[in-house]
Amino acid sequence: MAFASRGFGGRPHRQRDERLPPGQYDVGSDWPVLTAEVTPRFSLDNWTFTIDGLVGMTHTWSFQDIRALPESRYDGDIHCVTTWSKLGTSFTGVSVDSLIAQVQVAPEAEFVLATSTTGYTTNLPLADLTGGKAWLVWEHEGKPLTAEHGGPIRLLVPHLYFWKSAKWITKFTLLDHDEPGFWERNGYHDRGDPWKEQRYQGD
Ligand SMILES: Nc1nc2c(c(=O)[nH]1)N[C@H]1C(S)=C(S)[C@@H](COP(=O)(O)O)O[C@H]1N2
Ligand SMILES: [Mo]
Repeated sequence: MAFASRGFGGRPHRQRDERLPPGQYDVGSDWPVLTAEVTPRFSLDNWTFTIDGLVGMTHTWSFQDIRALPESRYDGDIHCVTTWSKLGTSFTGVSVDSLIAQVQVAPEAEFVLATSTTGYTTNLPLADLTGGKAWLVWEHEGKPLTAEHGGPIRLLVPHLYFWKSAKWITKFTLLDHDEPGFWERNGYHDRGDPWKEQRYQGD
């Protein structure tokens, strides 16, 4: 009886966790590492973050400048396109809104190309980085972010597939057009909404 679902010592039928988008499974307390390049090692003392492109003036922050902004925390889930999701995790950092508030965004700026210190890039609509949906983070579950997970600092855009969360983030370039990043040029979707299963171009 393959369908026996309750009683008689059978495994109780477990409902799929409603936090899991379609096609995803829960990795539990694991956290897989997915890195295309060699893991860089750098200190926040000589790291900077820049917003350039369609802004009134290019703005560069030191980590000290960023620490002076209100701290912001994300409690929730992350979803990798390779089908793992990590549920109920937490990150601490600063909201991207606090950074955007310090630059003069040109009205035609609609897209962002995010760049890592390694040269990794990923593209996002500006609207996916604002409105309390994206962070630069340096802590995971209360501990400094490790180098393999993008430490000392990474982008976190948890409502999109995790390849959008560029590790070792160093720059946003504001653009009036969508410019595919590393994985997007290699067949991955331009937006990557896990609830719509936007995994590959054409999904
Ligand atoms: N710089 C950089 N950022 C990156 C990647 C990468 O290879 N390089 N991989 C992306 C992908 S595909 C995923 S799923 C997540 C993986 O983050 P993790 O290794 O901390 O799980 O980082 C994203 N950010
Ligand atoms: Mo990924």
